Amino acid sequence: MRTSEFLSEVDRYSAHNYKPLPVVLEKGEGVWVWDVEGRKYLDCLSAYSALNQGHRHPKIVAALKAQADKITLTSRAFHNDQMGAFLRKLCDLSGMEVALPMNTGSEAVETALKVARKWGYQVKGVAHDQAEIIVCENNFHGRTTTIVSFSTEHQYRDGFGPFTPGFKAVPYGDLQALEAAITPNTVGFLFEPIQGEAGVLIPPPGFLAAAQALCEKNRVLFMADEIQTGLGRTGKLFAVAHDCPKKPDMLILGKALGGGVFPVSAMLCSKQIMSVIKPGDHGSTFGGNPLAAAVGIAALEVIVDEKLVARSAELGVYLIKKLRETLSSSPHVQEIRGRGLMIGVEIKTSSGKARAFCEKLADLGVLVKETHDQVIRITPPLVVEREELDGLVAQIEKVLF
Ligand code: IF1
Repeated sequence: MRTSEFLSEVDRYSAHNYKPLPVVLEKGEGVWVWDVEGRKYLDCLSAYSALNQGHRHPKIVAALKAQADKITLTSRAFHNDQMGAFLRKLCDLSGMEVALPMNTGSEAVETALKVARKWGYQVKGVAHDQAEIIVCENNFHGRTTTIVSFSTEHQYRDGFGPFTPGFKAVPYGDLQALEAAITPNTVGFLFEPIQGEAGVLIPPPGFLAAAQALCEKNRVLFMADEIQTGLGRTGKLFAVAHDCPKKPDMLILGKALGGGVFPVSAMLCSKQIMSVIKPGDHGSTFGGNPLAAAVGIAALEVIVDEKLVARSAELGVYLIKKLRETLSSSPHVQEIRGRGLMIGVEIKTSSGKARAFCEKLADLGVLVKETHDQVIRITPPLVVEREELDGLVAQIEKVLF
């Protein structure tokens, strides 16, 4: 089948909940993907940072295959021999005490919300059903009914009410607004250390550390959604570490935790906080399954063994500098910002929307995705080589002049 036939098949049988670039991929390896026409592309989206380790990393695929030959699913009605080792590794690496494994990012966020509320009632002493959680404007934490309840993006909510109450949004990076929003009923502050969907927005210097201190003072849980920013993407293992000297109270992970082959997510916190959850309170059929756990172990090992965090930091500095130099006189570029290999190139509104530039880049063999109309998001796998980034800059230069 040719591209057009794949597109019409999907058009006919799929819900139209996306508007993807018209590229049909059939193979991936490392930072490269190939479409059904045999064209090769540099993947600079990395499935929104779920592919930090690259496509089909041999160690991760080997772990998947080996585990698939033993046992894949037990449910949590029984133990399996992989989950403990996975969670131990995750806790050791992150410095958190305990973890609750789920599958998708949204489920890990939901887990955090439920645990924060229950902690609020049982430990903080908030009156029944009065718990409040503060979030940031322009947040993206997933698409469940509760999570879209506190989205500030019209389209994500429109038509999906009634919504879950108990959330308040404050402008991202506004400490005074956060302080003013805290009440005795506030149990948590949920945030992205860098806002991805909002356009790679880095908080003002000092904001997160001050927010953490404010939360501590008011007994409000500091809940970091590192689903996109975590596991090396921004040049630190977790992006909160750029700003905060202390660990967050809750760390929410997904995407790259599954090494690009399997949905694996988790919510991590202290034993004390997690102790509000009792058998039967929360769970998932697939969460903590042995296949996911085996993949998760390999995904974490690759990040450590291949020093992907340091790579991301070094290559990020290199790429941002090179983009700024190359594009300094581009008539279309408003700003280039980023941390590690999480980079946004903001297009001037007078130059039209970022989507058109992404389409041109796809024609030149580079896959990127626009976010919020004006920003081209550049997030290659962390295994990318310097020469490949040079090639990327050369192609970007062609479309931005
Ligand atoms: C889609 C965006 C990225 C996330 C953060 C939780 C989740 C996500 C910080 C939920 C998911 C994905 C979802 C994907 C597009 C993508 C995305 F543009 F929509 F915002 F990455 F920037 N927290 N982000 O970024 O995780 O349940 O999806 O596993 O198409 O919705 P999930």
